[in-house]
Amino acid sequence: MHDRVSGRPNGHAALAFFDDQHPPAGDFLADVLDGFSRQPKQLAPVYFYDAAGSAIFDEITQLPEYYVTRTELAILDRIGPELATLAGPGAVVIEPGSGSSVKIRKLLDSLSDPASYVGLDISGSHLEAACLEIAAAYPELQVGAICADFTQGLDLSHLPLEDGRRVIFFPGSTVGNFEPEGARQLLAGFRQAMRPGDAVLIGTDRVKDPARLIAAYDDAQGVTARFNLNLIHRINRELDGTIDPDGLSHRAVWNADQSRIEMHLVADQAQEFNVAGRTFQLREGESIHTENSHKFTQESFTSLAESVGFNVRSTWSDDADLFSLHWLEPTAKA
Ligand code: AVJ
Repeated sequence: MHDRVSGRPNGHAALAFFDDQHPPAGDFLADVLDGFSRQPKQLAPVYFYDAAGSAIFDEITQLPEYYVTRTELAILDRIGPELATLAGPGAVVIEPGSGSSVKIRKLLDSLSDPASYVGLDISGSHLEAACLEIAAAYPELQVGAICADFTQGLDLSHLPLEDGRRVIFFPGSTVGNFEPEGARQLLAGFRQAMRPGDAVLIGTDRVKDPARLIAAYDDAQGVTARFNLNLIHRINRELDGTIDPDGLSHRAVWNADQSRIEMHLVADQAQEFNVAGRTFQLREGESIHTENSHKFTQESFTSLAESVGFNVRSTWSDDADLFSLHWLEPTAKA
């Protein structure tokens, strides 16, 4: 750990600490070659979020069909006083996948005198920028950063944090991007890092009318299609790819058995393409599976949380039951 900002001039925001746990950099090329070698072909959704993809995702959050972000924000607004009571004064807020700045500000504004904010992200530059913004906006807050892969567990043991209740904030239904076993491992990693009295505030999108779900992932303006295809443009640009994006169509399908929306790119006609000198073929109608977005019921999420040692203390939803936020506490050990 080092204090990378102690030399900043007075009046500029500074981080209290920057703990670099040296996460192995995700290997875009190896993952793409591996994904295209599988049957069915697949790509990992983490690679959606280059600068262009992140900007398109921001557009998605504004779409009339994409109820997710605005519904979660409205719930956060409504439950602020309850969150303040549950967290108590002097809370330490920890955000894996730091960057949802609107949501984290709502949470920090709701709490009474939060002591610290700790961002956690695999990308050090993104993380530092996000945390410095929080530090600038909240001069009273101790702001730190941990550069780590939070899917591999959280190491919070040696951080110079205040002794308040630690609240891990994981909004957006990001947990839905993981397959059930991955989601369990992720939550188990959070659980392991927690002490009695600590809590998780997590958002989950709910099972609902498939037509509504499909519309949210296949919007009329084609923004989600552009988001999906941006991954192909990124491969072509960064990995010397020759995929014809005009020959691929965006599809969003509801997989009822797995309780998830799947995004695919389907080949309109056969094409052969290269990535970094390797050749692949797509048959007409063949799909590249690019994302899973799992949807939960109260029962399915409760059983997931309980299976890794959490008690669901509270759940809040909007009136139409589109989305939920849950307050999880470690189950007292017998
Ligand atoms: C950021 C994973 C929560 O699954 O709703 C939005 C990503 N993909 N539209 C989601 C996404 C297509 C989003 N998450």
